[in-house]
Formats: sequence, structure tokens, C-alpha cells
Amino acid sequence: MDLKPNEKLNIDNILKDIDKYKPKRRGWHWREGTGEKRQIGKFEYYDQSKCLDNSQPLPAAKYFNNIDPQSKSVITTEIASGRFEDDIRRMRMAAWHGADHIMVIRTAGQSHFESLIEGTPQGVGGIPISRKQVRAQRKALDLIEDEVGRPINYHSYVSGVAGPEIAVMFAEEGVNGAHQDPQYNVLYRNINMIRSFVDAAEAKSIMAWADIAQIDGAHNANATAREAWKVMPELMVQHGINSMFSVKVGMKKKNICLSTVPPTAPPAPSMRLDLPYAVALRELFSEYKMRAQMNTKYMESSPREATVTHVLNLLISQLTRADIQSTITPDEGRNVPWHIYNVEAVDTAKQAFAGMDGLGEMVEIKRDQGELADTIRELKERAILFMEEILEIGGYFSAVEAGFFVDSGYNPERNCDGIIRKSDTGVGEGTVYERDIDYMAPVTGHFGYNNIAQYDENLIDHPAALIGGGTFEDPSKIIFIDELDENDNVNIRLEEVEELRTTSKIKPEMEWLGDGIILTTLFLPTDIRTAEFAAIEIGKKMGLEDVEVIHKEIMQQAEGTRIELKGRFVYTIDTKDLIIPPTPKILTEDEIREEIKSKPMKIVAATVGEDEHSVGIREIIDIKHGGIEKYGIECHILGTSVPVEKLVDAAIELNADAILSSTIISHDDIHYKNMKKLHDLCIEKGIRDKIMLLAGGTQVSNELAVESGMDAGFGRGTNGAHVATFLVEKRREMSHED
Ligand code: Z97
Repeated sequence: MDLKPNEKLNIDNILKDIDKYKPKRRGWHWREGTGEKRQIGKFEYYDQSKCLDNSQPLPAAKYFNNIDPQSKSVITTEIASGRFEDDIRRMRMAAWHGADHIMVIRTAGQSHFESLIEGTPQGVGGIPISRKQVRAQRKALDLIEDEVGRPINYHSYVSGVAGPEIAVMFAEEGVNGAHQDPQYNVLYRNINMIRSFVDAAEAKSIMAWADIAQIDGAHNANATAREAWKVMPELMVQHGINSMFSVKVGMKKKNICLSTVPPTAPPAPSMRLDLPYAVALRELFSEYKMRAQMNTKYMESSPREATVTHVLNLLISQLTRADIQSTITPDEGRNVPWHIYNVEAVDTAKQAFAGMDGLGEMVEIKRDQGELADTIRELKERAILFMEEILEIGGYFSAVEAGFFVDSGYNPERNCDGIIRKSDTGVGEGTVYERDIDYMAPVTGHFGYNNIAQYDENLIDHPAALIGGGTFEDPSKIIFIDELDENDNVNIRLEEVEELRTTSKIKPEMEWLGDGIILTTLFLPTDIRTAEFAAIEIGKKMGLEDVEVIHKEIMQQAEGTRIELKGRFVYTIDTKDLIIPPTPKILTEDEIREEIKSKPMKIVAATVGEDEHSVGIREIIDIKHGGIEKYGIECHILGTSVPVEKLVDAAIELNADAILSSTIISHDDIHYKNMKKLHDLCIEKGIRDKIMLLAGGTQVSNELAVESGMDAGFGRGTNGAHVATFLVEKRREMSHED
């Protein structure tokens, strides 16, 4: 069952025989071909990895033979829609754009579930992680990775009260990466500390066996702290605790990834604060992997602002090191996780890394002198002081009890507003028992005391052999439980959108198939509060339902407000009923050349009206841009801001076959007004039926140009071949009419 690039991924096929599906492989996969120079298209790159077999290049790639360089960092996309079946389509789109680390966010509250759950219920802010959901997504990714030509890492969370159970399920189902950090349980989920550390030892041990890459939870301190830049020494301490704990449990350092976030964002002078931190961290933890995530703490509802912060974060990654570059959708600040924004964030990372390729060959950071060197030293000293204080007070548990963590002071300064947890409180308190003297668990990847020797001394390292292998060795022992809830499951959801999945009908969508959600941008010439309420009215009048303003931004407090409006479009469009004009035909270069040779053609061209733009017309005409000159068409460019009268007079004088008028400025529809004027003047002078009139410009639509009297209009994306084809074909048509 291969995917075909021009066919939709069929969720029914994914779910078919899911009870029998076994993942293709285990373990984390880093990108291949890094650390070497690489020729991609016409360029040599320093920092890219192997290209994909199938991918969606950046929009501007069309100018560079559609190359699609893939950074050396693995790129994460974080997915959180609540319906795993819709997320699968999003994963495919993200993979085509270059994501190879698919991180699935869990539904709210799953940390406190005491065991695995089954079926495929719908989630809130993420999906309920269950075996069926994981298996279906891994199965889909097995197909998607074959399609794009690069292994894809599938990731979720091994935290919470059921951490070890989840780790086992992940190992069985071929999950490749997971967050695991007992400090996360303790600080943010108020799960008992003793339980969390004991569970973590077991979970990490299983992850180590399954070669699952681990991401820690230190970034959460950054996201939680009131003044995130003050928490930098503590972040290093948290990384240190989880990393060393993991090593002691048996995890390989190459699988331990520090979850690092540049702590500040503009308008703070973020580079000056974040770069020394990034360098200090990478020096202290040089043997570990860096998972760089973009800053989310200061993310508001403007995707533009979030994207700029993201790019600055990417510069830090480029100047230092990011083995994994994680992206968050730039709409995270609005908590609306939409497909297109996943793709946007992945593209932002891909674009920035391609653009910054080889920067290290030309630019060096001043590591050993000045402010950078001083700050790096200071940060390390503060982190070490923090560690020493933890030891002094009696260890980690005592430090948490004393509120050392997520305090807003710049350690060793303390503001006494840290998170306090007691070792005898929290979820799961009192549930840790010492193992009996004859305790025995015949399972692989188990942590700690296990009395195997009493049964067979040779099997100390292979306890599962006692039972002929456990589920890791013999997947047929895995018990697959299907849906338990007859109302909340994938089959019901798929049935509800059956028509949209299997017929020619479509609806707009941002999150779930058929959700009807659309986003509109508008400007209202009024203050922000009035604009918000006016926008909602406009949305309703547009026929939208559930209208909501999801972003508002003052342009000037009296002059106006920019609004982004979300609403639900209630209709369904049947693509069968659409009248779609054929894709414009382009004649071959030889055919056009031949025709012009046998019957020469002359055109006059100008930017008309009061318009000084010349780039557009040059693009269409100049030989160096592949313009119509190259076919042998004789071109007379009269310049910019040319009155329509002059253009027509020149055409008459030169006996031209066509007038090409470029109209970039479109304020007050001046471009269409000028087209009309051109047409009228040609009639007045008696040449309209002998001459071809073409108008071009970024805001020109063919339909409106024709309505304004032109023979054709050419908008954004036009090139010389389109125009030359039209000129040749139209002239043929006109000579037939004669
Ligand atoms: C990231 N943007 O990519 P629950 N364990 C750890 C975590 O950091 C998290 C969970 C568990 C973030 C992802 C925040 N992190 C979102 C170490 C969550 C999630 O089911 O929400 O309790 O667990 O790192």
C-alpha cells in the first residue's frame, strides 16, 4: 500500500487490520549526509543533509530549479488538534515541507490517568494517547516516510502517573522520541516526587532499550517563570539532573536531548541575553544533543511577531548547535492549532537554515572576550552555585520542598515565589513499595532489583527468556483492545464526514475535516475596541457563523486597527459543479521562435499613468529575464509614467502588433481605469480591431482586464512565455477573422 503524491491518504486503509500492524522499525533517526558539503542545484551548501525524494519546496524555489535544501537539524512539528485522523493528514503535509519529527501533544489531563487508555476518543488541546491511535499514526508515518524518502521520528510523552506503562507501549509500537523528565511531573503536574523518580527510572530504562530519544522538560521552567531570563541558571540545573539521572539508568548520551529555548524575545535585547546562554549550555553539555525549541513564553496572537522571534531563535541555532530544531505553530499564541501554521513554522525553519547555510564559515562568535565571555562564565557560576546549594540543603527533594525551583530571582538571588512541593503529597503519593526479596519480573528493559538468578543464572540480562520472550521480543503477545466507547471514536467521526471524504464535495478547513473554519484579515478605520465589535458584525454579514476575533493590532489608535477574524463557513461546495478554465497553455520556445521568424512581430510597451515601476515590464520583455525579446519579438519600451495617448501614438507610428501596458499601482483601481482609457483611445484612433492590447501587473486579473477592454490581463506569476504564447495565438486568431 504505497501513497501516491496526487492521491489523498486514505484513513480507512490505515485503520484496516490495524490490530495486526507491526511498526517497521525502532529507534531515533538523525538526518543523513550531514557534515559534508553538498551540491544542490546550482549551489554548494555546507550545512544541509540529504535531499528528499518527494517534497514541497519553498515558494521562491521556482527561481532556483525547485531545489529544496534540508537542514542538518531534524525539524519538529508539534501537532495538537484533538482528532488523530485529521492529524495524520497534517503530518503528511508537514513531512512534505521537511518535518521529520512529529510531536503529538496529549489531551489535557492525561498526565493524571493512572493507566493506558484504549480506543480513539477525541481530545482537548491534543489527542488521548492510546495504542490504537499511536499504531495508526505510526503506520501512516511508515507510509509517509517512504513517500518523502526519509525516516520520520514519531514522538509523544512518557510523563504522568502512567509513565512506565506508556513507555512500554511506545517501545512496542515503534515510537521514536519522547519527553521524559520526572521534574516535569513534580513541578507542573503535582505528581508525587518519589513516585515520579521511581517511575522515571523504569520508563527511562525501557526507552533506553527501545533506542527512543529523550527530550527533557527544562523548557517548562522558562515558559512558567515570571521573568524567564532570570531562570537561566536553573534551566542548566534541571538539564543536569535529568541528563545525569538518565545516564545512570542506562540511556546513551546520544539519545539524551536537552530541551532548550532562548529565554527572551524582542523587544528585549534578546540576542544579548540568549546567545551567551546558548553557548554556555552547549559547552556544559557538549556530549548531549540539543533540542532547540522556539520561544513560546512571549508569543502573542500575531503570527508575524512569533515568526520574527522564531527566526532570531534559528539564528542562535545556526551560530551554536541544534540537533533537533523544534517549531511551534506561529498561531500557538491563539491556541488554534491549524494545519497551515504547522507547515508555516516548518518552512520558517527550513527557509532560515537554507538562507544561513555556511554562516559559520564567515562569521565567528567572540567566545573569548568581552560581554559574551563574561556572561557565559557568570551563567555557569550561577548554575554551579545552584547545584551546590541543592547539595547543602540535603538534595533534590529538599530543594523542591524549599521552593528552589521556578523562583523569579536570578540565582543565587531568591524571591521566594518558587513552586513548592512536599515529598509526602501529590498525585500517587504512598504508592511506591519496596520490592520483595523474591521479587521477579520476567520482562525486558526493567529497572533495578530483579531476582532472575533464582530461576536461571544465565538469564540475568534476558529475563523475558524465562517466559519465551515478552511483548518486545514477541509482538503477538501484545493485546490490542479496540474502541471501548461506542459514541466517542474514530468510526463515528469518519462517518460524520463521509460525504466530504468520498465525494467531490469540499468545505474549507483549518483543523478538522469539514470544520468550515476560515480566517479573514481586515482593516477597520477605527479604534481597537470598536473595530473588534464591528468586525464581528462584518463576519456575520459575510454569512459566517461562530465569528470570533482572534487577533487585533493597533495601527494607530485613532486611525485604525488590523483584525483577524475567524468564522465558520456553513456551505459545502461541489467541485463537480465548478467551471474551471483550462490551465493556460504555453507554446514551446521553438514554436514561438519559428512563428516570429516567419512573421515578425512588433510591440510597444510602457508602464502607464503615473507609475514609476519598471521591474514588471522588464521581467516580461528583457531577454535576461527570459522575456519575449528572446523569441525575436521587436520590443519598444517607452519607459515609466507614460500617458496612454503617447503609447497609442507610438503604436500607430511603429505599426505595432500589440501594446503591452504595465500597471503596478492599483490604488483606487487606477489600473483598470487606465486599461479602459487605452481601449477607448484605440477605438477613437481606429486601430482597436488591428491591435492586441495586453495589461500586466501584480494586481491584475485576466477577467477584470478583459472587462476593462483588454484582450488579456496577466497577473502575478506571469512570465515571458505566457505573454509570447498569447501574442502568437491571438494574432493567429485575428488573422483568421480577417
Ligand atoms: C515541547 N512545546 O515541545 P501532559 N513531559 C514533559 C513536557 O514538557 C510536557 C509533557 C510531559 C512543548 C510541548 C509542553 N510540554 C508542550 C517534559 C509538555 C506533557 O500530558 O501535558 O501533562 O504532558 O516541549
